[in-house]
Amino acid sequence: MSMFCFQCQETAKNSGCTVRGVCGKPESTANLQDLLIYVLKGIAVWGKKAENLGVLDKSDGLFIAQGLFATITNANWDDDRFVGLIGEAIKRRDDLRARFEAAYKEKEGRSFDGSVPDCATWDGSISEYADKALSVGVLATENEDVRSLRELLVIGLKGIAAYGDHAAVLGYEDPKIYGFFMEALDSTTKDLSVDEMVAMVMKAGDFAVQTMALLDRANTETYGKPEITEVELGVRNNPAILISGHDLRDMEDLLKQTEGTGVDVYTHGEMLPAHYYPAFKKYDHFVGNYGNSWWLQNDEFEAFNGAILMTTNCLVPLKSKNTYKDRLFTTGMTGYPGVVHIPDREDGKPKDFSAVIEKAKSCPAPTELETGKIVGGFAHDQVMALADKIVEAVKSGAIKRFVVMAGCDGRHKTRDYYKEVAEALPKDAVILTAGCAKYRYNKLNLGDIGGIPRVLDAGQCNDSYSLAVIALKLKEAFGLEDINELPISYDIAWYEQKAVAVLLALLFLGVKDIRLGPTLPAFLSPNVAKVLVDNFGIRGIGTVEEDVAAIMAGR
Ligand code: SF4
Ligand code: SF3
Repeated sequence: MSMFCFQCQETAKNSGCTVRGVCGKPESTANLQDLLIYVLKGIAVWGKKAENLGVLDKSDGLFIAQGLFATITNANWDDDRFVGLIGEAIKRRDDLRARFEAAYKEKEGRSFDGSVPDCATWDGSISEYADKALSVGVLATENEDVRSLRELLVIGLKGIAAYGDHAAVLGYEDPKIYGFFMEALDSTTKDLSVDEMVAMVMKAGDFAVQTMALLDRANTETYGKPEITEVELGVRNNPAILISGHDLRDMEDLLKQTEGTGVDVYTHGEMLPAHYYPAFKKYDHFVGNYGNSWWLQNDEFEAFNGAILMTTNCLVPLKSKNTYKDRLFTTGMTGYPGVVHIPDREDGKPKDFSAVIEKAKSCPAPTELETGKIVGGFAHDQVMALADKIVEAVKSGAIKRFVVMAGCDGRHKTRDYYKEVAEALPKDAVILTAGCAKYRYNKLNLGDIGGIPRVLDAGQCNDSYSLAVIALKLKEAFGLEDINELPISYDIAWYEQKAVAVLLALLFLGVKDIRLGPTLPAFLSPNVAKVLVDNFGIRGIGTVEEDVAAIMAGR
């Protein structure tokens, strides 16, 4: 074994990647990611101690969020970036330690002499990183249940961190959320009881809700409330830029800078919902969506012909046949060796995307993949605007059931299940979705029920909060006591760590009987999985026929 990672759904043998990731992640990157997490824990150890001494800096919390975000699946493939982040993490940790020790001495009149774990003092000598990573990474915790609970927490935190960073990019930060990152990471360095660890995982669900609510506010106050929108799937005959990932501020900067240049802009994958925001509708050169979800990008980026900007996950490794490396750009927490990285904003100024625009101008127009339109923009405000109609449709029996099929897409054949479920659901069922999971069924023309489309897309995985708000508002509209009495079933597809954060959020909100697939996470030990089954009724997926029948029967 030269690495160990089991954070995503596609992990080898549903157990763990031990030589090279199924995603393509090399051993070096996996080990550097583990070391970065290790030093982030060191920051958290000092941060937790410093909490009441007034020496915490908000930027330490944001740094932890960005560091966690950088390690999520398919975000950053550039080892040099991780070496840089580890160096910065060690510097921040040691600065924080010095501030804490000075404040402690002043308050207590003596030097701090308590013991701290190795992650709080490790000097970061990178020459031994593989050995070090294996000795401090996931498998360093021997007891499989303790390991499972710690990793469920850290993996959920990675997702929450991604949402927190997206909110921070728009100027929305909450020190309580940063405080929780410190508390949670610090807790993984301690010997806690099982009950304490379970409580910390539930607290992560609470913070997942709070962070997604903050991001929802950030997005809607900055760019307006998503509106029901038809999105073009075809192409025009101009040079163009394809923007993917989840970062709406990058979208804004790019649209402004491409205006009047003759370069069109298209979305790919999880950037599709940018079309739903009022602030972006005014740009004539913002043409439509190109292609499908992330795992098809090798072929779709090739056919696009123009410049490609990756703002966040999911970026997948290029194949030897691919020729788009010199027209690919990364920014934010994404990275790829040998690919130009657009630097962060400085002093609140926009990012400079001129290199991307210049590259696009030298490229031919995109090759058309398909034509037609798809409709989306059913975030909570739009759906609640239809509330009367929806309540009426449920009462009259025109809508029998809502099925939340949010989450991620992935490359495995087993995910055909989600397309087949969408097709097999009876015509009186409505699918609520968010995230790239929708690409399995959003072009199927499943029709509508009295003008309410049968697939209601709330947006990115970042907008999953909308689905929780819709459920809570429907509970109110129907005058119910318990969210589980609603005619809603959950058939969630997961792939990476943001979906784990969404799952924890749903559990915190009391949602029961969630189906999770295509497999249950490898990081759940049998005992921890049993806790989730016994307390929340979480289950894996079955056959399409069985599950559709059970869903429609409210099971
Ligand atoms: Fe394996 Fe997934 Fe980790 Fe990649 S992210 S190394 S596929 S578990
Ligand atoms: Fe998709 Fe990567 Fe999770 Fe944002 S883009 S949902 S997998």
